[in-house]
Amino acid sequence: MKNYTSFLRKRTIPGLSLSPPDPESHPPHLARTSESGKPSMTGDERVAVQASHSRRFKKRKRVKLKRSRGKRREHAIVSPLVKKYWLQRYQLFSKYDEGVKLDEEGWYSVTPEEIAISHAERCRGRTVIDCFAGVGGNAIQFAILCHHVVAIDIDPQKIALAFHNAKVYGVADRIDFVVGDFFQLAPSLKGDIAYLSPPWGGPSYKMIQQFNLDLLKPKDGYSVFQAAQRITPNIIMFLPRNMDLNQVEELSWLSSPPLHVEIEENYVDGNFKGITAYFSDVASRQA
Ligand code: MGP
Ligand code: SAH
Repeated sequence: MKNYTSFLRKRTIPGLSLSPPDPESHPPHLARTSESGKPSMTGDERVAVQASHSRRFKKRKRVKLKRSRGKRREHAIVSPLVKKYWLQRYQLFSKYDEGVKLDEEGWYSVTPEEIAISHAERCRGRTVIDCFAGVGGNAIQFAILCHHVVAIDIDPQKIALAFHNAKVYGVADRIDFVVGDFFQLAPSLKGDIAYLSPPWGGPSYKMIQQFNLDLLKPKDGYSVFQAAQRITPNIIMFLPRNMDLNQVEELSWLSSPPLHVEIEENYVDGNFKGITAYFSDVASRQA
């Protein structure tokens, strides 16, 4: 009852007070006096009402407890590797709370939404082949801004997650999802732009002082780039921030005449996340 008293003092509950209500000082609908001018609620009635409010208070307390237990559970199911990325979840997907799902590789590989939007802006209105689509971080933004998207991943679970996440963003019907090996599919693909964000070999990529194209997976960066050139010379490549930039420029020399290239650094909230190389039409001519 003591707890209840302090609860009542903090919150004004209309029609209820701990001392008998003063009919003069309360508006009629709150003081609820009887015809005799005395409060209509007897002491026993008041105790009963107080008890019922007290039950409600306990109920509220239980709900609060349940919610905080739920939060603790969410922390618990996140592996130590994923925790760092989970803390950045709204940078990865602004609609995370609407049901976005990721697997472990998806957590550490997905392109942060702000960067994915800037990539998609370069491709506005065109057809994009997302050659390593993962859980859909880029494909979703392409679907919002571009004419059409083909999202390819070798891992069926990734494509299932990308489809699910695209539904969360309401764009699943604007993407063709394909489970397959990009290197096998490349010769038969048609599109205006090839988007490449291949695996970098996991979060340990940053332990290497200078990352190089040979370290990309499942094949080296030159092979990835050459496969993409079977589709189009308009290529966007998302690469590690410790990448050897001379090597990236060398990629443009694989073509004759050399492709125009622009390299940009990508930051989220001031944190350096990666670099993007734009080739041919998608490169800015001023670069
Ligand atoms: P990070 O460097 O592992 O995280 O990845 P963070 O928080 O910047 O690290 P910190 O140690 O500086 O605090 C940064 C971003 O790189 C991720 O959000 C992904 O977009 C991208 N990224 C990381 N990996 C390991 C990969 C990968 O293997 N493939 C692709 N395509 N992108 C990756
Ligand atoms: N940009 C994506 C993340 C890509 S991570 C996003 O924002 O969600 C790289 C992806 O390449 C992984 O999902 C991996 O399954 C896929 N991959 C690896 N080898 C592949 C291949 N040969 N063909 C197509 N996809 C491949």
